[in-house]
Amino acid sequence: ESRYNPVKIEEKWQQTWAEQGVDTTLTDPEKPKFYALSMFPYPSGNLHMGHVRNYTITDVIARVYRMRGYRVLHPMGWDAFGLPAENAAIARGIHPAKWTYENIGQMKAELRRLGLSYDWSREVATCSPDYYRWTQWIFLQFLQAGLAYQKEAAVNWDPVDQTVLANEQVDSEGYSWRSGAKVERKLLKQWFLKITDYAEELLQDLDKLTGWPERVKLMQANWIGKSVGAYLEFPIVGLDEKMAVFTTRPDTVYGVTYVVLAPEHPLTPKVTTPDRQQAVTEFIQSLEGESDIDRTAEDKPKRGIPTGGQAINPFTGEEIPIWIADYVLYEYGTGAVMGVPAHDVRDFQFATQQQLPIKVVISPTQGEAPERLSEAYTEPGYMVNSGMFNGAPSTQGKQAVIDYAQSQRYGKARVQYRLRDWLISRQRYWGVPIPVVHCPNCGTVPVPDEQLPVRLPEDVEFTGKGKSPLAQLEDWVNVDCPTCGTPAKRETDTMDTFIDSSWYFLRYPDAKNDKAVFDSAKTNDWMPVDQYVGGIEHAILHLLYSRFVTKVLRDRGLINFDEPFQRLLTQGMVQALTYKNPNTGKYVRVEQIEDINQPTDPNTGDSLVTSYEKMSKSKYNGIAPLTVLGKYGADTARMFILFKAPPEKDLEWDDADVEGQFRFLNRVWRLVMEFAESASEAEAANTKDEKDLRRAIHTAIKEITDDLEGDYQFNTAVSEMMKLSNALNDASCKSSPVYAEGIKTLLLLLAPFAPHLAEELWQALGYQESIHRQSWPLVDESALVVDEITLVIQIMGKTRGTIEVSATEDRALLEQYARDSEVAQRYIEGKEVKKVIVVPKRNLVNFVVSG
Ligand code: ANZ
Ligand code: ZN
Repeated sequence: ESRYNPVKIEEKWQQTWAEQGVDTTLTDPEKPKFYALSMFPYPSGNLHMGHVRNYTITDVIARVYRMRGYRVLHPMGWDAFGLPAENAAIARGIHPAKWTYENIGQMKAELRRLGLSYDWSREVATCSPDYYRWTQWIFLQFLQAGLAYQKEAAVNWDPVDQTVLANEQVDSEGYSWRSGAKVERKLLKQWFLKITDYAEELLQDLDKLTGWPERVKLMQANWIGKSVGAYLEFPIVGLDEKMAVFTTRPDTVYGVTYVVLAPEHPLTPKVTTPDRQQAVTEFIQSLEGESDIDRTAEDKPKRGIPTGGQAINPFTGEEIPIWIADYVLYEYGTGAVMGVPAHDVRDFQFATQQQLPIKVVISPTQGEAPERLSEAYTEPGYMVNSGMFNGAPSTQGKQAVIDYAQSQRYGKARVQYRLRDWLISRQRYWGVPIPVVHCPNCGTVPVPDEQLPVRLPEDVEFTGKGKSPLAQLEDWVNVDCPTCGTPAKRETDTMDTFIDSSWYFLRYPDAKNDKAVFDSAKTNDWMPVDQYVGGIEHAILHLLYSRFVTKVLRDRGLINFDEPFQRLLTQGMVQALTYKNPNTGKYVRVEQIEDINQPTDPNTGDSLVTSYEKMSKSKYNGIAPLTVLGKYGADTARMFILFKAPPEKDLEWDDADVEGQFRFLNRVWRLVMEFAESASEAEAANTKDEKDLRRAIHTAIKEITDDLEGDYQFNTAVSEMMKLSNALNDASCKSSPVYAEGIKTLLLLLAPFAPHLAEELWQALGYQESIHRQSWPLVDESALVVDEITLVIQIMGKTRGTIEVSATEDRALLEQYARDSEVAQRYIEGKEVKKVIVVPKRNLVNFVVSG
């Protein structure tokens, strides 16, 4: 009998499957479709356990659906543009393309070793011209639709290297990663996509995503941030201009005691009086570097100063001071607010601090209002001190105030979204060139479709200094205008890599098309993705951008669906033990610890604190997938990952549990091999043993099928397989056809989880065709019926014996069986039965006797 040698059989099957095209997408139109997709990786160099978990989950789903008779699309590719490649070029002189393709090669080899059933013929890499050509084409679709435009926006400017930095190249203190210089803000003309045009639909359609975690939908809704309220104009004293505010509480407009402009607001210099000029300028300078989050946090002190200017509350005619303050953001609403200290938390704090008047205009009860407040009253109530609106409930008052403002032409209803347009310009090399030319005669001219792709030039210097590498290439930058032929200049910005990943799932159905972005019929056929699996870190941007691009391409008539991802599974983190010195805050490598039961810091002697944390290099708790694959093989790694925790929960790495799964696979190996080698004749019989085993087999099918439906409870599915394996092991009818059925079923159920082992044993049973082309086993309901039970007979609470009887929950019948039994006869003879306790749930009858 051969030993289970995972590394050997896994390699063999990976090769055979590739040669035989076992994982090629079936396109039989008769079959229902299923599109299973993992978020494609950034080719950083090596796979980490987070990848392994993500791809294993999707792979099991893909395999189960295949066995259930679906045609399954399960592709893989590379999100291959981005900053790390360029950083490597700057730091180590490796060309980004070389660095990227080497990493892809490395990671692909590792993926193959996991036994993932990808259709590699559909592989995409976003950095390859036959992919980014279509990214450029999609950009031009946006341009044609009026959904791409240029506008000035701030970038991070390194004054020493004279270069633009990505946010990732600026540390949390605001210094450059390379030169160490304090990073400045500089305005540049940049490209934006108008995602705000789709804000309402992106919000409404969240309701259609019934297969998404509520948490993710909530995060998206908050990001879109819809507020319903009013736009109101306050005339400025002495200027022929008005100051517009956005408010969600027009019902509080009689309580306005001051108004505030964002410091950056263009009105600020205009309303500032000469005597306040210097103070205002100094104040604005002092705000540099403060983040929006700090500026608007409710628990931070607010800073602000008066401009000397005055505005008029159009409702009361009162003159009120115009301030500037850090808690008003220029980017939101109109960049200005009306200050209502009595009813807004931040305004209350600010007014108290600056000794501005506080005027109560909403009362909790009908009638009089409290004179003084100890904190803002933000709840609904009744309008007071509000002229003609007095007495109105605030919720209705809102509409009444808006209607009145509209009739007087100084206000109207307004819906405001927090979502901003998508800034896609990057002043970097390793990205998709934005396919436009700037012509002195024609302005901004799109590169004609037939001239795509605008290729990235390869011969480039990476210094990290000065203009971006593309902007430094005179030959590349200077071109003739595609429209009029005049010497013109190429756009040198490249696109945010989130664009590359916002449409890749549309390409897989027709990945090699070199005539079109995709054949609409094919993409409409496969889309939407039935199951998308990936990390929660993509809950907002990637998913929102993908939804946006999908809706735009739908409106361009290219596709016929509204949402790209039907169901979403966000897998939990992979964690492992860390050892941390609580005094120094430093992590210690496990190899340096002498006594693992009482871990101490070898340098200081301090006791170490242990906890499970996300695997990471800096915490010394990472486990390299290759190490595990080399020792146990992919099947054990997969089984462990699936067994250890439900997919959306965090998973704690545990060597003993890995070992446990390895032992389980070894047991399966022996069980099947022994069976394969025992040439005994099958004898059909109809014993109780066979019935029990058959019930165990079909219970396993039923439970595992249920576990995989809906919630993907792989962990309990694995437990069921273990139960079935035990039942087979314990069975005394090993030469019965039922036993053969059990062995076969166990392998079929195991196939999606441990694909190599299942295939090897399948073929050992003599089957020719791959197990991965077999059908998922079906439950025989009749096998589940329990027709006999073991009835326990107790006398005075003590078990005296058992009998086999027909299954029933009928108390009288059970009592009768028990009374008639030999055991009972023996013990109750000559005694008086005082009471009989029948417990059908426990198959038990207890006789209480006396004498
Ligand atoms: C007056 C008022 C009275 C307000 C009151 C609230 C309560 P959301 O829900 O986030 O949309 N606001 C408006 N523009 C702002 C800006 N650019 N920077 C900082 N704050 C701004 O919040 C809208 C509310 O936030 C607006 O309603 C405004 O304050 C403030 F009892 O107006 B409110
Ligand atoms: Zn021109």
